[in-house]
Amino acid sequence: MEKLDSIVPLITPFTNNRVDKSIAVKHGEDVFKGGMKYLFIAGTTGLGPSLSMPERLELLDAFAHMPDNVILQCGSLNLEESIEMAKQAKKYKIYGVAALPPYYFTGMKREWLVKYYTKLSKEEPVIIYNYPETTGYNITYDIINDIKKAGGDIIGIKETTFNMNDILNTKMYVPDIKVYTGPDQFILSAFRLGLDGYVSGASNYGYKIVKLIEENYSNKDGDRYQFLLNELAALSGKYGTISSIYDMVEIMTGVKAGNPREPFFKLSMEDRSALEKEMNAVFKKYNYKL
Ligand code: FW2
Repeated sequence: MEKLDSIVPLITPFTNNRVDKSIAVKHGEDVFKGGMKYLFIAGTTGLGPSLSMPERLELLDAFAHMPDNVILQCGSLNLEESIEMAKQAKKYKIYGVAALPPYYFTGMKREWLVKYYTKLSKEEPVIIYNYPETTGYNITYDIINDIKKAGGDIIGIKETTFNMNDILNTKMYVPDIKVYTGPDQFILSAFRLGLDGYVSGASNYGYKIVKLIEENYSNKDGDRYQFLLNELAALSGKYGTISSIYDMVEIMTGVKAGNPREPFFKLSMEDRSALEKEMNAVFKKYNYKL
């Protein structure tokens, strides 16, 4: 069976508006035992851009017992802080850091993006987190090659884009780089197109389905399980991006998930039970038993 890197961008659980390390670790260990390889801290699903540096470091410390399986997203609008986080990541000997490019501000020069990644990766090998829709910058294969030429230590890229041509170009034109898909809908494609792995927010609640996609990627059941996951991801979007994932984790895994941080508001009781009802209808449609 083909093994790709399975990376779970963990939700960040809050209790009374503080990061709840104990819930975070229990959830992280549960998905790890469920067969996922890497735990990705402070990604989009983990509300990374809303976490302060001390909060991200608190999470890093909470997972200090399993360093080989941890990736810390340390990209920010303050390169000095990002570098400090990468230094800490190195101390903990984790697998590597990931980094969003600078975001929000328009007009960042291409050479500044190159410098940002080059400087950061002097501390720790970097997985570029490419999410053009939200950051405003598309880190294409030619930019990655420029970063590498400038001495950057880039070990991978996480492509949160539906532009498969860009993803395949990176695979084709950048030597020795791991290319990971980001959208929940592209797990099966990662297998079928010979990519290196996938990062899927849906794996927080759907890691068992992800394993079924892995086991069946070369036959029709692979499509069926991917479609099941797509329908669940669509429900997550309908009930409230990211916030709904906390409820879906509890519904599907039975493990406590804590709360999101506002302005990602917790689902009301009514919404949660309507979501659960719709999830059950999807399970039934695909003949999937929890
Ligand atoms: C993250 C991910 C998953 C994303 C996707 C964006 O950091 O949460 O690609 O869920 O909404 O990598």
